Amino acid sequence: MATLYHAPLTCSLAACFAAAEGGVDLNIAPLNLATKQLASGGSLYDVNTLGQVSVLKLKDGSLLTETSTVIAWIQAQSTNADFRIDPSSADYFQMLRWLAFCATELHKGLFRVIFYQEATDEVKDRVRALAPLRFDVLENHLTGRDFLLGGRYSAADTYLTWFFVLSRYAQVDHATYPNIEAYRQRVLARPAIQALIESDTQLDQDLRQNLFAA
Ligand SMILES: N[C@@H](CCC(=O)N[C@@H](CS)C(=O)NCC(=O)O)C(=O)O
Repeated sequence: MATLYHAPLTCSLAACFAAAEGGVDLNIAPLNLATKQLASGGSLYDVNTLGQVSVLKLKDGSLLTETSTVIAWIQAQSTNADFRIDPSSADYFQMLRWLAFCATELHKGLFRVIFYQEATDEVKDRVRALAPLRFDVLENHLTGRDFLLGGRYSAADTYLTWFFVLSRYAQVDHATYPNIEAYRQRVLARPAIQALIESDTQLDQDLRQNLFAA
C-alpha cells in the first residue's frame, strides 16, 4: 500500500479527500509541518528535500510529490467508476486543468503569501486583491454545474474543497459569489469530507501544529 505523508489541514488533506471519495486505501504517516517532525520519528526533510507535503511513497519505494500529481495518482487507483477518470477522456484533461488551477492560482497564488508569516500585511492585502479575478473564473464555470466536472464529485474537486477548508482563515471574501458559495456548502457537507476535516482538526490539536490561527 502507498504511504501518504500528511500534515493535518495542509494540502495533503486534499489527497486524503481523494482517497476517501475514491475508496483508495493509503497508509497515513502523520507529521507536524511546523516542526517537520514525523510522528513515527525523523524529519520530513529526510523524505522530501523541500520539507513539504504532499508526498506519496509508492509500494516500490519511489516518491511522488506535488499535490496535484498525488491526487491524480490516487484517483487512477480508484475502482469507483464515478470517481476514476478515463485518461483518454476530455474530462481527464479538465481534471488536470482544475488541479493545476488550484495549485498555481489558489494555493501558491494566494495562500503561499497570505499564510506566510514573514509577509507584511500590505503584501498580504495586495495578494488578496488578486482573488476576485480567480473567483470570477470559478463563479462562471460553476454556472449550471454542481461540481467542477459537472454532475459528479471528482478528484478535481478535492483540491478546491481543501481551498475552502482554509479560506476562512485567509480573509479572502467569496461570500458574494452565489455559485461558489453553493459549491462550498455542497462539498463541505459531504460526509467523507466532514469526517476528515473533523479528524484533521483533532490531529492538528494533538500535534500542536497550530499553523492556521482562527
Ligand atoms: N509544490 C508543492 C507545494 C506544496 C506546499 O506548498 N505544501 C505546503 C503545505 S500546504 C508545505 O508543505 N509548506 C511547508 C513549507 O513550504 O515549508 C505541491 O504542489 O504540492
